[in-house]
Amino acid sequence: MKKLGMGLVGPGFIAAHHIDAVRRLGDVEIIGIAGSSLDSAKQRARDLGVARAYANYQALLADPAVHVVHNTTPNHLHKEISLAALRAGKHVISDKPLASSVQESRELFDAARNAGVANVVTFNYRGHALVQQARAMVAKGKLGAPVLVHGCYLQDWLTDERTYTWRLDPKLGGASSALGDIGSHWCDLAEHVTGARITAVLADLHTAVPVRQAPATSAKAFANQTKSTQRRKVAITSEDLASVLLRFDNGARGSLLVGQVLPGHKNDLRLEINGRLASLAWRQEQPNELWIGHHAQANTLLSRDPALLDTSARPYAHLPAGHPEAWADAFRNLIADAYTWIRKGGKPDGKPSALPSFADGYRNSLVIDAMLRSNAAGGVWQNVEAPRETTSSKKGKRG
Ligand code: SOE
Repeated sequence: MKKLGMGLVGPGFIAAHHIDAVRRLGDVEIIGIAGSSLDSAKQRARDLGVARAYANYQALLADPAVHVVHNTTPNHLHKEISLAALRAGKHVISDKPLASSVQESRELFDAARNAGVANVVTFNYRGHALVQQARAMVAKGKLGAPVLVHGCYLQDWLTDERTYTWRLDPKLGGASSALGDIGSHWCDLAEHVTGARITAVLADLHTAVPVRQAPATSAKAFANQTKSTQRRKVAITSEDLASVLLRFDNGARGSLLVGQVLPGHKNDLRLEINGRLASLAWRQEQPNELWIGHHAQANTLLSRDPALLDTSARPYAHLPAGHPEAWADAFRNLIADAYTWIRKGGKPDGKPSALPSFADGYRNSLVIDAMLRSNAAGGVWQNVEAPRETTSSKKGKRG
């Protein structure tokens, strides 16, 4: 079997986990890293034990040993780099959100389809075994018709006004901050598990910390920035809180709370689905348990025991029951699915069904965009637009 080579563009907290996940696959060669300069790439390559460092992403793309590009740059660079990688014929794994705006996401979706290569966006919570179990249970009708889909994604790493991230700057992070960063994960997960689509939203966005005392240099997510001595005052316009009502295409109603300034909540993603027959609930911070709720019999707590899982969920569980698997394992599962697709040539029919593609990334941008429009209109219901092709891709479409 041909050994695949991967290259990574971008720094940040997540880059190390891409490298780690690929290493755990065992059959992919880690070729090199590109950053904002040769020096930063060299430093990062040293830290992560990677052999090659490139002066820029163009040099990485020119390397024939790189077959797959992992794009972990800040959102404003996603489009340029993913597009260049697709044009160079590389398979692309992009961090979420796919891009900074609906228009950019649409361009990437079109370009990926025309390029005919694997295109993945890291909605990594899909990679949990019990998320796949929940999805199988809904698909098999175990819950009956879903009536309510609700939950939250709450964090506290932006609570302190002395903490700052590029995500809060619309020029770098895009029009949305909290919704784009973590609300996007929840919406993808809710649609993936239920198999239903969010059709309309009513959103109330808020900036609870409107002025920040940012350190002179920006840091990684979750880093302690309170010790910096040099600071600048920054006015914040993007949301750090959001409350959203949802309507789904199967008639279900829903709600979502998102916030990144909520003391005590570290990475608190919760999803609950109530059907006419039963309910289920899953929490990212207790990923080895799935709560199954009943009306006329006792509720149960299903442990992540491979022997008890649906056959579709079993490949996502690697350890016996009682040996917890968590965030990094789910991330590895997503990357494993991505490379399965890549080995099959990246053709649409070879994509593992749990794997999120650029089509899902584009779809997700449309959902977040509807939330931004709803808030801008003063909190009124807005429909989620249907995906469409760009004019340029219609003209230049292959085959
Ligand atoms: C920061 O909010 C962050 O690292 C997100 O960017 C990730 O996507 C999420 O998985 C954890 O939190």
